[in-house]
Amino acid sequence: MGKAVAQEVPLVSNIAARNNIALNGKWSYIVDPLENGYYDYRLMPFKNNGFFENKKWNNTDLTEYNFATSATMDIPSDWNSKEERLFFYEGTVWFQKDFNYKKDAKTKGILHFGAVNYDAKVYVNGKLAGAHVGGYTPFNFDVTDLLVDGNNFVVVKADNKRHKDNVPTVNMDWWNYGGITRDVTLAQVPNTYIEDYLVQLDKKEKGKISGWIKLNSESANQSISVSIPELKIKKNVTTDAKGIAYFEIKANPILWTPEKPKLYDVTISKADENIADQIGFRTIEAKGKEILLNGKKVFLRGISIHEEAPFRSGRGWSQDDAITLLNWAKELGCNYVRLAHYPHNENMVREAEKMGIMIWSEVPVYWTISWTNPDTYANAERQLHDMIYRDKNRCGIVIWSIANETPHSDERDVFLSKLAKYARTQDNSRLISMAMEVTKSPNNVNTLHDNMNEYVDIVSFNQYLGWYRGTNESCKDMQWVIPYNKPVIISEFGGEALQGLHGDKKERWNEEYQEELYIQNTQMFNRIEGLAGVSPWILVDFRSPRRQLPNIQDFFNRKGLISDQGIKKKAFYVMKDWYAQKEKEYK
Ligand code: GCB
Repeated sequence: MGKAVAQEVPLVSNIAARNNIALNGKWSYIVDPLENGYYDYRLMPFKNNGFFENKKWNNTDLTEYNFATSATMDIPSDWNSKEERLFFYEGTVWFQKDFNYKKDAKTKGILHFGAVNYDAKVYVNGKLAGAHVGGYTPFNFDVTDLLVDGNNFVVVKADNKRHKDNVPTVNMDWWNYGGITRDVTLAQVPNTYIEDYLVQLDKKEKGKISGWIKLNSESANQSISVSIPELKIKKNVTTDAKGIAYFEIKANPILWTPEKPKLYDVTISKADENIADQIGFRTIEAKGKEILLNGKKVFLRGISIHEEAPFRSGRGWSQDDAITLLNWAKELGCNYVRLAHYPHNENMVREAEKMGIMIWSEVPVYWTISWTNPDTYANAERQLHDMIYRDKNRCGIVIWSIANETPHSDERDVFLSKLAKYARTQDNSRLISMAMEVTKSPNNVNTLHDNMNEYVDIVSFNQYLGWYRGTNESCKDMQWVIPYNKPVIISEFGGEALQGLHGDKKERWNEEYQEELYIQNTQMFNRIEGLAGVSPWILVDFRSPRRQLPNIQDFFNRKGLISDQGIKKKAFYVMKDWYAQKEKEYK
């Protein structure tokens, strides 16, 4: 065996702050439904001759593909919304891009993908750099040995076929957008580089900021400094034998709140590296039935959001996409968003934090996952790990959600309890939750029962009174019993309306029906003991292949408070008023 020439390495934290060659932009692509570029005619994977080789075409050799004359696509993007022929496509697409690189013995090249949905194989200059599964988390490979001085190329095989044992599984209520859906960068970092760091308020002691900095290698006695100029902090630390430096600093920062989302410029440097971040400080706890932000009781005035771009109904990824969505949430009166049902791109998280919006971030353990398959568990745990790893310095995130609407069974309980415990090993400074369900309600009494109650800090559940169950009227008589001494969040409620369709409030699909649903539900919420927040389903109409009704749904889930074209429906204003009232109550 020769030495491995490239490998997956732990995620480089805060990738945007590194010395980057941006690989966004035009990539050539080849749609490959039969995976001809990967398998030969006996269905054996090619050792060479695959599309990853990016052969230069000529008319003397037989080569049946040519990236150089293929169409191009802007990356990041999803192919479904970019090309009409690919609207429903689920399968393999190959992407290729040329780039320039200046080799330097003192640096490494780390090729980083914000996300590729779902199964990615990455090749540099014709050689495999590595593979990754999971559509919503970042990954990176050390490709130093594959890079050459001058012209290089990268090829990605992206495959979004659904499989039962994947996370998510085959069945879901959103579009399975395929492609390289987030930023691609090649970070040129020093051979010994700052891989990761944590800077946060000390969990035990007031008036202290603590954390650590970790190098990519076990290199001792390296000096690193942490500075927060506004707090007059400049702390020098030295790495231990593991290449980690721990620190504690006396400090009394202004705490981050939705009203005043104070972030501090933080710089982490060593002789040959400088990483700039913006970090906020706050505490979050659950005490009895209350959620406390910096020790003060808060009500989470939320909204659920899919990572779908406003106006163009494709996968959202940019800072502009994030700002548009979050401004709508702000207009609604939100201090909180539920980012469903998978980790969103970093722009969403960072912009929300800047605007003073608290965040629920979730992994796609959705509906009927293969509970007994150990690979499925490992996959879910890896996604949870990477979600927490990427965003641990984001004070805006207050809740990690490990699942959504999963059917009760012993196997599911084993899976989810293990996942919840794992989440705590990765982060003990935030709250854990999951979206549960109330499945039965004899005599108008909804009692939440879920064995997972003891593993979560917040008891959350989705309920669809007026849409999937009961009528809008039935909200008036409904009683709610949540028999756990924990804060309660209604993580979803809602109903569909086609924006612009008007009629009787008793007739489905028109705006008046949805408006009435919001009126009746919010009135009912005022009677739920321990209610600490809600996140209606959903901010904007979003694409879903489950939603087939012609002239109304047309492959959109219409539960948005805002249409896919950005027009507010009547229910938006019901929610806005209710939130204005809540804001006053909690002043
Ligand atoms: C739910 C799911 C969400 C769906 C929604 C609906 O409970 O969590 O993903 O989109 O209901 O519209 O049915």
